[in-house]
Amino acid sequence: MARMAHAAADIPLMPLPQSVTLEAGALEITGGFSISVSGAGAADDRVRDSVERIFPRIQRQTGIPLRGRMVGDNQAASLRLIVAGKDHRAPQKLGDDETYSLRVANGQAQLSAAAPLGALRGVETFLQLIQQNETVAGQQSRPGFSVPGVTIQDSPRFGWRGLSLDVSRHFLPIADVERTLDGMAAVKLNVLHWHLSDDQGFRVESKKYPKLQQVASEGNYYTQAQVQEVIAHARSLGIRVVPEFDMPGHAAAILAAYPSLATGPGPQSVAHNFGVLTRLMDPTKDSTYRFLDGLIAEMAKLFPDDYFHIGGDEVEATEWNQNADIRAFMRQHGISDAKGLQSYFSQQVVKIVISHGKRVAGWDEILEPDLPKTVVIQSWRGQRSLWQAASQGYDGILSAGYYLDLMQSASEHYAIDPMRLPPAGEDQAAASEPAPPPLTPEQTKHILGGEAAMWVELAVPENLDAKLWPRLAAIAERLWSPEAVADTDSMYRRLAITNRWLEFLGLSQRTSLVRMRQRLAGSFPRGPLDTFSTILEPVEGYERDSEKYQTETPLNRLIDAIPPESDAAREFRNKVDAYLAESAEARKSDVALRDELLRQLAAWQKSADDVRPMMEANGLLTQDLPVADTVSALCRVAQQAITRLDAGGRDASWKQEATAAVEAALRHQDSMLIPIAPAVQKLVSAVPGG
Ligand code: TNX
Repeated sequence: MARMAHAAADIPLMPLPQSVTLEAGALEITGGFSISVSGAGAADDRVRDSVERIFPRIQRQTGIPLRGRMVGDNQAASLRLIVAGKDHRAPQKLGDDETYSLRVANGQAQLSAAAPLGALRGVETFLQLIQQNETVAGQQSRPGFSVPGVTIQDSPRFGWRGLSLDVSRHFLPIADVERTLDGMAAVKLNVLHWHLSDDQGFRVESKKYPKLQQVASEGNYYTQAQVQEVIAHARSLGIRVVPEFDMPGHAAAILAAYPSLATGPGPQSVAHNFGVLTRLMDPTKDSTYRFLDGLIAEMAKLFPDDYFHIGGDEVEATEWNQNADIRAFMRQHGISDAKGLQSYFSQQVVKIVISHGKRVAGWDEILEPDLPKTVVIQSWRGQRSLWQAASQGYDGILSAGYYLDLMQSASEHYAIDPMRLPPAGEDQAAASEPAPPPLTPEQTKHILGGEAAMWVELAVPENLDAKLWPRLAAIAERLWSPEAVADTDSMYRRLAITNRWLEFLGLSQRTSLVRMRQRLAGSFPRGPLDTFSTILEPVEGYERDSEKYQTETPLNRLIDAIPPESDAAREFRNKVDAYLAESAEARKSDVALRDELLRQLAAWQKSADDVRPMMEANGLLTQDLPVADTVSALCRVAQQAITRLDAGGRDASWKQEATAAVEAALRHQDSMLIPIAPAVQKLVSAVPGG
């Protein structure tokens, strides 16, 4: 990092490489762009696929038709790719070398890697560096696109950088999964943790237990051929696929298909509601383990990765505690409580998974003293469970703090670091416990990385991209880049560029929401709704209560058609802070900032007024009329506050009224927040009262 010049820190890359130095001599992109590939790794299937994708991707990014020229290993190639070595046979393994270096100088690029994965990562960096030439400081640039001169050395901080993707709550067809993989590879993530079964559906074809697709999937599942297609696609992008089959809870779909595995009386159906259900597998019967052995044997063959995830989260033990046979079993085996019984269950399942040649991963609830040390713990209830696991000698990955379904800002996720425990107050699972001792260097090695998680109770294929992107890129940077890369402003500047870049890859985080708002607007012009939605956000955490929804509830309202984080509100907050930080005198002379704030507020107010007819006419929007009224009133008082700050003097009755408008705007309506409200509150408080 020390080597990173100031300008280089703002290079349009995410994740930021380990070191970047700017050089003279950009590489212009022209129709004659050519590539040469050499080295023992050149024949690797992934390297070949990656190189083949370069031409169409540049063409999409630039609009320049390319002739697709591959040239022999000669110095004339625009991009010279050297892959020194091959690696082992498939599948990709945790820890495979991803190091690369890239040098662009004198109109040529050289990308060097010791092994295939490094080449793949370097190609993404190269493609991300292609930007339109812009006029700098009055110096007219040539129209077109180029890669700036740079020297980059890069390798990841963590070997396990994943996304845990739920495809049970709402089924995500193959195309959505493959598009997500493309985006993951673009930001150098390397694990898809595929959450394939839950209460609402089992999503893989089983030849051995066909009721899993006939009953438990309700028709929405991947054939084994499709699973293989996804695994092949992931491999060609340098991504491992770790399957998860959640048990003994979150398994209502399996139990609907095979009721004899259940603790409670059957038959019951696949869940259509959300939340923690009470249906559990019966951990006391041999037949349960025979079934699981058959299922795991089949799935362990289908999924080639070394790791196999057995879930283990959220076991709500009512059924176990109330069942006389289970209580008797516990007495016989000296098991004192439900936790002990889950631990017994985990141990049996771990044995089965290991017997089929896999390593086990599980959610942090499975961490119990008798667990074999080869199990990987995925920490979701708080970062301390990762600490605990590492200090006891278990490998661990962090997901707490990286939940994309909770609608937090990119900066909140970005601030979470697998190697740094958050202060006690912020780690809910450990609020009252004393801080644990620091990890030894040896224990630190057990922290393998992390995974963002996307649970899809409230997401559907249509808006999946908008829930994942661009925030997932910020988490990807946290897991790839050096720990010291932590400047939030730089992150947001680069995130905006990355967000646009990702859409040229085929992601639709922006366009899909535009289309959804067009549907809401119906025959009305969409413009006012677009402007209006730039200053709305969904509520965070679990406040938009998924238990009020069913799997079939349409997710087609305004809250479903806005991004998780408002860029406009963040920029407005920063401007208001800058404005208020000025002295009264400076404020009066800085008319540019004041006028900008006023213009912005007037435009938002107008949009809130203009959406009213559309909202009155369109039933899907009618319930949001009060939101429009609140925004309109809020923008009005914000403009008045600025005018009053400018004019000086006090106005007690106005202030009272304005405070009431702000307070209304701070409350959420229809599960949406108006994220400019706190900044307006600051403006209003700054006006002298009575
Ligand atoms: C908890 S995270 C769950 C999921 C839910 C998620 C919603 C975990 C291991 N279990 O079943 O979908 O919260 O955020």
